[in-house]
Amino acid sequence: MKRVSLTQYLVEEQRQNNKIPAELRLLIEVVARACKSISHAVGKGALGEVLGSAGSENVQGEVQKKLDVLSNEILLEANEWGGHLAAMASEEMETIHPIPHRYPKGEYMLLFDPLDGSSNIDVNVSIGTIFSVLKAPDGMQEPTEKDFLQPGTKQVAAGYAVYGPQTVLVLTTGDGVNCFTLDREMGSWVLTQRNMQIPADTKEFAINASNARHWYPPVKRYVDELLAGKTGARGKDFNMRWIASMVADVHRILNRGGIFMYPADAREPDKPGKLRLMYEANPMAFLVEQAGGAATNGKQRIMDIQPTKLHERVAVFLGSKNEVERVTGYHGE
Ligand code: AHM
Ligand code: MG
Repeated sequence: MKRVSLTQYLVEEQRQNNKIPAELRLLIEVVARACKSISHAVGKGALGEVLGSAGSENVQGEVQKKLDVLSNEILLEANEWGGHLAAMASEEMETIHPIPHRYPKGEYMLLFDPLDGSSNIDVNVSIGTIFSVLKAPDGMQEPTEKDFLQPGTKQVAAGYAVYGPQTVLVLTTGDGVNCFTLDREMGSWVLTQRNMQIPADTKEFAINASNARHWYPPVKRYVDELLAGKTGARGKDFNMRWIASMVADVHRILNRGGIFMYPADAREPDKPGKLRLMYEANPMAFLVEQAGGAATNGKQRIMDIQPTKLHERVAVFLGSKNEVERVTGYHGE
């Protein structure tokens, strides 16, 4: 079998479809290289003394794990000097990180959740990195947080890495979704799935059911119908899966369909969900839509939302199109 590397794939995309400018190609390769380093650190686990808490909190008041902090540093360092970026932003940093003046400044802006699924780090369950790429607004001088506040439709690339039994990188530049597997011996990313597609129908759903008592009526109605199975309104049985790492749940859905939900609920009526719009929901929505699925906040398409702040939260319903449309429809009734 002829192996196609990430580099070859990107070069060919640039040549054939003219989809990827050289600078964006470089950016993606650098992110992929950083993910390789993170994968290496994750793989060492206790032997690398990378497990456990870092003894600090991020801007969202969440306890940072050592690997959260380390992964953030790896991504910052890898992406600073290449000349392709103007600024970066991360779940683990309060505000944006402009490229230091000692390096040339590029036209892209990178956002990331350096290590998604933090609660799974110490128990050896799949975790990952999520990233989103935007273009700097025309005429931007010194980047500010405001320059990042673009809707998801403006993303030029998005992807995630999963550090699991295999390390994979799933990528879109707006021309379908492709999956690359890390060849650990060779240290290279090899194209292993082309044009991933999410079936429109599914019998699998993902939600943290321990929050059921707090759900709003549309979510409760929808999940109750799924749980009712064959004899209920839906007339078929559904299976439930919840990994508690969005990367891993989305990866399952890209491979065999399903719906993933993290709704807003009555615990904190002012909080529009748990997940973050700009570096979790938007990149996943871009990937899912590129694979033929759908992604909404229950009311509107996630990628149409105009962000008002960097760490904005959002309710998420994504995956198999017919299911996402159904639960979104319940919100409108
Ligand atoms: P994190 O970025 O701090 O890891 O939080 C996001 C994670 C998602 O990966 C996952 O879907 C969700 O939080 C799990 O939440 P819960 O702990 O409520 O199951
Ligand atoms: Mg996360």
